[in-house]
Amino acid sequence: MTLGQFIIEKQADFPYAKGELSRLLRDIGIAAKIVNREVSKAGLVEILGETGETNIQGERVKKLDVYANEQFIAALKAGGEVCAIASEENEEIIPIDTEISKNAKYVVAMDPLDGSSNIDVNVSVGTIFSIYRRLTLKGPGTIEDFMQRGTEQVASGYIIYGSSCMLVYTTGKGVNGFTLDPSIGEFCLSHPNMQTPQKGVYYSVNEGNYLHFPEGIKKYIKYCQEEDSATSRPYSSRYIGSGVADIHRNLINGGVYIYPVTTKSPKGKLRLLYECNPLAFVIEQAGGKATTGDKRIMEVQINELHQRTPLVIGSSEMVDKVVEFMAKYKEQKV
Ligand code: AHM
Ligand code: MG
Repeated sequence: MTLGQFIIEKQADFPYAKGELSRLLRDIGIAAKIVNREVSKAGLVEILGETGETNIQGERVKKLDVYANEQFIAALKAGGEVCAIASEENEEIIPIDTEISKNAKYVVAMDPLDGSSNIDVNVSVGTIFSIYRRLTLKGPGTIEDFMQRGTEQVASGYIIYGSSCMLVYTTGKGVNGFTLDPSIGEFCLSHPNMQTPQKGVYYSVNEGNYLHFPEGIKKYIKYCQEEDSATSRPYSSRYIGSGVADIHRNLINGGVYIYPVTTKSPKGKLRLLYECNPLAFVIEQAGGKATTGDKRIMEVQINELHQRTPLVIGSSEMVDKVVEFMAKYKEQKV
């Protein structure tokens, strides 16, 4: 079953739906295919040059993150279902004021190409997206439309540009994964009703920052490294540096991904609106958990577009354990 067929079939789950969300998801699928095409031929056409360089055809080449941003914005604008877009690449929101978007009900927040340190080196990168119903009543969307908690998301998901390209999304009724079949150019349902294991053996954290971590995280990392056959420890460390790829692997195999606060980034590094909330929605829908360390991610109050937050996400028993360590060593300063 292709993504297009699946979306149409699922529309029946929402009896009053007029198909706008379905079309919006379709538009995201189209942009994903275009970006994937560019990612997979990146080394060939030297598109990975710095922004502003000129390629052999004499065209100005763009870095892939800029390219991805433009493609997603173009696809969403052309589709006419969104009245504003927020992107990691843009300081301000992008209000949309076209004739076809006049009655648009949705806004989209996205990180068009996540995993920036892996863009130039042929390692998996991803796109993360989050869809909300607008709060304002008409005209182009405003910042207010994005100041909603993660619990208000209508749909969210990610695309992973890896050894194959996958699109994984949820509309709040489970999680489904689609793999791009390049021979027919379609995303095909390859991972129906994805469920993450309650526990796993992978922990994913940038241990280079160890000295700057809160005491609870330091103690948890030591716990992961201890020998204990009953809990299959020591766990294995796996950290790609592309959040989408790390979280996708842990979703399938079981594991926990942690990006805590550090003394250098006292609010954490990752962004609530277009990284943590959409990933949290997917992982919760797959049976996992996502917290800041002491609060559910999707309930965090949002006040700024590019707000940062610490993130602990993955298999529920592993997340619970991290939270337990955080609480136990809360009093101790970083
Ligand atoms: P980015 O949006 O600039 O790519 O940053 C987000 C990424 C995550 O995908 C990844 O897990 C993390 O930042 C890696 O950060 P670090 O290099 O500090 O470990
Ligand atoms: Mg990012």
